[in-house]
Amino acid sequence: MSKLLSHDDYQKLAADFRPRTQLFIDGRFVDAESGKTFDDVSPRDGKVIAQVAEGDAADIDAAVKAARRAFEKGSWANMAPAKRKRVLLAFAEKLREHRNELALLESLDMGKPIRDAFSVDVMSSANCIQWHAEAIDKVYDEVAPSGPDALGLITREPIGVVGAVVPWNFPMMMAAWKLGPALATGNSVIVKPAEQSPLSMLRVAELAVEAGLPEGVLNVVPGFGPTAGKALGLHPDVDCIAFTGSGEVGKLFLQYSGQSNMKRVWLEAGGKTPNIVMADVPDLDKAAQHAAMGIFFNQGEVCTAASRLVVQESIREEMIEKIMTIGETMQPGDPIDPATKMGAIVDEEQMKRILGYIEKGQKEGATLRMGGEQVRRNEGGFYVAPTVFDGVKNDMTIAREEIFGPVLSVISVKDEDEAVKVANDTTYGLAASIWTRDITKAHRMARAVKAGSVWVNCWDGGDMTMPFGGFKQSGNGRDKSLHAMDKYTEIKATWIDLT
Ligand code: TXE
Repeated sequence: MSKLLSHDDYQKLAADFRPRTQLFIDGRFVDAESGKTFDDVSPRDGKVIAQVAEGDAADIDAAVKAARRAFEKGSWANMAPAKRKRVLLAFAEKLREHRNELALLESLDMGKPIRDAFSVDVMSSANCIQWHAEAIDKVYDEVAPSGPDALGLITREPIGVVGAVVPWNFPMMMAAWKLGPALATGNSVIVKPAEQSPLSMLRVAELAVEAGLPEGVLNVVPGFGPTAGKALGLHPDVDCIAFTGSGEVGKLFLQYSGQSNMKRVWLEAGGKTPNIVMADVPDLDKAAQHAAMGIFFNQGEVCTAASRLVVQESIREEMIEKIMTIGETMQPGDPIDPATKMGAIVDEEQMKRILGYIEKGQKEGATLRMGGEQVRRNEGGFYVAPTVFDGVKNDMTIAREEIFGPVLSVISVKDEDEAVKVANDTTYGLAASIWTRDITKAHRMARAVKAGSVWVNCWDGGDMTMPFGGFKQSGNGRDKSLHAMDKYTEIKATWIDLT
């Protein structure tokens, strides 16, 4: 397996960077029908790194037709599960073989540290494809307990054509979370990557076909949300949308569905994760380490970012100091330097949004303890310092809205009841962490917190075996685990009269 390279090596590779830039439809790279392209800017230095074909409604239509043709042909949908498994295992292996290339694409395109792209994004994407591949020839359908006069078969069928609309924070991984279960269950897929980060998916699709995925089963159409994304959402021949992104756009997809063919809409729409640290935390250093990673990992551009530290007053100051000490070691650096722990913010707009929230936090009376500004200005890219706000009240904007940046809000609470109340006082419900050495309290709080994932004495625990998704306005449906397959299958009830 390839190793993490040196900064010099990555710089050389970046200088010789020639990514795939056309749409990938029906197993081939093609220009957009309009002939249009858009600038793909690297947040590392603000420079254009590629001109990418700009798909719109016409290209989405071509991709949907290719996906439908492939589905109806049945060369994938009707392939024996054990054979589908072999193709997907080869696909996962291809991702691992191209680990450095894919990691570099991800890092240059959206600014994340290369070491994370290398060890998290590429590997988790491959593992996700592999996990679902390995499951698919082991899941059985059901026979109903219907008595001697009938045979009731409950079978799962692929839903058909799936539109995957993915964000820029984990471009490959968010797509893989959808591709694993959708492809394993026999569907055809059109991926609409975020306009900020289209490059890795184009290469991933090419590798999938090299691994044996039939043409038309996986298509990738880069383009903008209000054109390409909307066209996918409104398309009458798309059976299901799997979306990860903002709540605002998630709601649009529900509307598109209502205005078109009532396609299934699965949404993962972010969060405002409370990281609750009680005074009886078993290990304060570990809690601080997780709290810091929880907000500074991936520049805070994480749907489960531990953005609200809900901490019992007696340990608040000690926690903050420890988090700030770790934050100092995570100052932003060149994303393609393997020593960098925090990279660039995806684009100028997102950086300005984050800086706007920081300004608002100060105006609304929170105390800025660390960071709060743009850094590395001379590099031309978009970098924000690790930022910590103390004295945050849960009704302040920085505690209510998803900032999607390295900005921590510290909210002091007096006891368990107040901690749970603050944790649940949000429109989101994606995840929550609880730190306590008292097992009864941990269970009690885990039950009381309204979130799809609850982590006890850790942040972001779990693996492919655990479902992931939100309560409330964080969305619906679940990625990962066997539950993810529910999104991409229809249940058929066949009743056979035996009399
Ligand atoms: O997301 P958008 P943006 C949150 C986070 C961030 C904010 C804005 O708080 O600060 O959203 O980010 C496509 N019709 N998350 O603006 O717009 C778009 O092209 C159809 C949380 O980048 O939701 C992209 O492919 N599609 C999140 C995808 O939707 C449209 C991850 C997501 O973009 C569209 C990302 C439209 N009208 C952002 N407009 C998470 N859950 O982790 C956009 N899109």
